[in-house]
Amino acid sequence: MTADVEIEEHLVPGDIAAQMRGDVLAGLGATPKWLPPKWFYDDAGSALFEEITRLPEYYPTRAEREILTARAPAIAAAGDAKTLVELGSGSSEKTLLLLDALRAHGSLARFVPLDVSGGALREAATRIAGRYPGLEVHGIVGDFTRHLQHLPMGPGRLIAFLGGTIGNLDPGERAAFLSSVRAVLEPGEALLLGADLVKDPATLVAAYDDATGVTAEFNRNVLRVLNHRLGADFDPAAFDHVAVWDAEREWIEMRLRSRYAQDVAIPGVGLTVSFAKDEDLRTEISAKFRREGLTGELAAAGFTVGRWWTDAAGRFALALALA
Ligand code: AVJ
Repeated sequence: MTADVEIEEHLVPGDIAAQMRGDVLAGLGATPKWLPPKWFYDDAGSALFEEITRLPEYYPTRAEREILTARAPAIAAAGDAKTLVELGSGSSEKTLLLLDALRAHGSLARFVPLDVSGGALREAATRIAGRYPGLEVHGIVGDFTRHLQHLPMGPGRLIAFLGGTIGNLDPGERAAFLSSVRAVLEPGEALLLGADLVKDPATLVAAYDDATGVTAEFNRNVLRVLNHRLGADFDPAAFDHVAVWDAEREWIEMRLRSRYAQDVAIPGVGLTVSFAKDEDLRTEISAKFRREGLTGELAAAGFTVGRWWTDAAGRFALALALA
């Protein structure tokens, strides 16, 4: 029996290259300098992120898995989904907990993973189709901020956006993203959202500045990506990894701090970028949430928060938001 797998492409290589050039021109031409976190994730960056999820300091992955393990049956019952959509599915290990529960609940017919990485998506789609005979797997290579309109229509979709990736968006981007998710859903369909919660700054900073330096290498990897893709001559060792808690905006900011004054050529965009000694390049924000705040943002986007679950230690939350 051949597995029932279909992959739909909405990102072609030229499209990704153009996006990257646009981001580099906008971000490295700005003051202060910034780059969007999505460029961390080439093969090496994805492997480093997997390593981060196993670090003792990086609690979010374990906390979310704890919630999913305890609550997957309740999620399946509440959502009654026939289609599970997963945005930014990546290696989708936690997805199996949801798929198992939805199968046991008896409703599941289709799985729709969406990810920017075509290779990872194909691999996950094939593996999952093999594991769940009869399940229709419809993968979409795309960007969750741009390609939601390509999601197949119902029946009965549950959109999962896990891992706390919502925190990579600033408040304006979050409002736009949540509205765009709400816009593609029909009444009765739902969003399952994983969000990291505000907690003491020492715990938060340690999660983004681990003792063994894996996160520092993950952070510097974005420079290697620019070297490979745009012919840039960044020396990753010339930048220090910095993680700071912004108490006012309640987000962790990762930065790369230039150890000395230096010029970096980026031929792919025809630019030479100057860094002053100790100048920062912001590479990621990872916002942390409170129940009232996130519930308000979901309500503003047209959702009703049906359920709110946390791990026993109250570090991480899963919200089930109903359209
Ligand atoms: C994958 C976006 C959820 O923000 O915690 C981990 C990425 N960055 N360590 C996060 C990340 C540094 C992660 N997300």
